[in-house]
Amino acid sequence: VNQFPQLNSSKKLENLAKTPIELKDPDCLTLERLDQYQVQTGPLKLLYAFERIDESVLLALKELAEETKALEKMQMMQNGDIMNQIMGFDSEKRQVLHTAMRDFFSHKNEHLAAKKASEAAFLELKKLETFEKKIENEKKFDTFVQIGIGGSDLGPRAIYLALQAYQKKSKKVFFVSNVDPDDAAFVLKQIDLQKTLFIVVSKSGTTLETLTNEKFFRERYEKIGLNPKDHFVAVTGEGSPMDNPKEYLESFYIWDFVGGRYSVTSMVGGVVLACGLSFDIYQEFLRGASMMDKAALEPEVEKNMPLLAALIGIWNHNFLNHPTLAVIPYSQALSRFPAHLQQLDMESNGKQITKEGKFCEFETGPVIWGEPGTNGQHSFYQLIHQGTQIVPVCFIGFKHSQRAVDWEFESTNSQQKLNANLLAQMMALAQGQNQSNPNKVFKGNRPSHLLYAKELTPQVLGALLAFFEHKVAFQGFIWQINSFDQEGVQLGKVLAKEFLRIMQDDNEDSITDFPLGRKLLKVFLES
Ligand code: G6Q
Repeated sequence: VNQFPQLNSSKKLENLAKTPIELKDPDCLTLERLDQYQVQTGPLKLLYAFERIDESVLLALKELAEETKALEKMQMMQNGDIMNQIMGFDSEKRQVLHTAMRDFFSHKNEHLAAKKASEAAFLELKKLETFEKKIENEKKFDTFVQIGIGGSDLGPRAIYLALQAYQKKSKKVFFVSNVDPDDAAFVLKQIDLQKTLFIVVSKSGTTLETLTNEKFFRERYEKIGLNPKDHFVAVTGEGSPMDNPKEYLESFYIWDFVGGRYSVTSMVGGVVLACGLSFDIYQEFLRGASMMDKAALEPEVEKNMPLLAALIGIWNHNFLNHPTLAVIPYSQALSRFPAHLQQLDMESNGKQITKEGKFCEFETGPVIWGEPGTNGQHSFYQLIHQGTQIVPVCFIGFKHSQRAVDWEFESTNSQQKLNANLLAQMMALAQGQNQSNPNKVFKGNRPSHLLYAKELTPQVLGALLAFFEHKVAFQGFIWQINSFDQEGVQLGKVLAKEFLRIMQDDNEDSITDFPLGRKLLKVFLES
């Protein structure tokens, strides 16, 4: 199998990348271009006119998608084929079925594996609906604390914050993830244990940080003479060490074919979103995600939003050689969304071998980073506009704000100010500015695209989440890497265990054991 650089389409793209279009050329950003370089999926639109792309680049990118069978692989993934594996080597060998976790609406996937997964997920969803109704009626809890880390934290937290504006009743929701004891201690200070429900989320049921934090809170209940069981629910893999219904008020299940960073639409996100917001909001969010799953199978590349975005990302990264991508939502509700995308993208595509187990002779996933606008403008935008490194930007914006509160100052309201800034940044990056004073020169030609919708509703957010999930998967398919495992997090875990072992045993006789670690620890502790 040819590696990515040896593909015919890659060679074409490499050639085209020698003379990409000049966005700052006065004839480039025409009104027609703005109309033409757009795609819509349900309520979500993507404007890519501000990318350094023209018809010949688009054509070669389409060839790239065909040559790498990107669409077929997306279909195989959604059907339940084994997509998480490295050929000929020991690897997870799993299906990748996060799309089945929300395939409850229209055009359901009829393939046996997908159907089975979706039926099992639906049972969990119904269990959640009953549970949510029950606790709503009982009115016992007004505070929910999710304990989990990585995929069992970032996505659910980002989505909760993004939809908090839709919360009807006054509820408090917290997340504890870090093993830093200050994280749990700070949350403890803000809650009333009597009225709190803990949602412990760990697919493996073995994650040290999560078990450590669970123990801390369980002990608080014992100290005040309450039964922790009445205040803890579990979300875990069937048969995991945490699958112990006797210890929990309720247990919800997930499966190994749903990767942590792809698990927001399973019970990993479901329990906290349904309890903390409402079941209906959670269901609307799933509906939006499912709609994007179907759209990711659209055969025409220009109408397939996640595939198109994946290809544009590859153009920027592998051919125009831009090493990072900034994701900048002009929406305070999306304040933690870049952190979720960071994990989704970098844990999926930060890989060094192909699916054949060969070391990659090309760049795989970019560094993803970002913060909400306009805040970012007062911080790192200097580098984005005038730095020597070009940073492609993914902007996200909405016509309306979520909350019905806005006010005029200097004849415009705040939402108008927010959006004026967003559009101004896109234009400034693309067009630049000539000046005789070199310090005031903006070279321009800096690419960006815009994802936008009328308002950040639960459905729009579901579509947005799935859009990024599929963009990342498509990129992995095109690079021919495995986007669904995470071997790169193992080595550090093993060494941390070694450090914990020597922390428990400070026996001078065993000084020859793990000498570099012992010395490093000593240097650190003597600080
Ligand atoms: C995500 C990763 C990782 C995982 C956490 C938590 O794709 O697998 O971030 O989600 O390590 O794992 P548990 O849910 O098993 O505790």
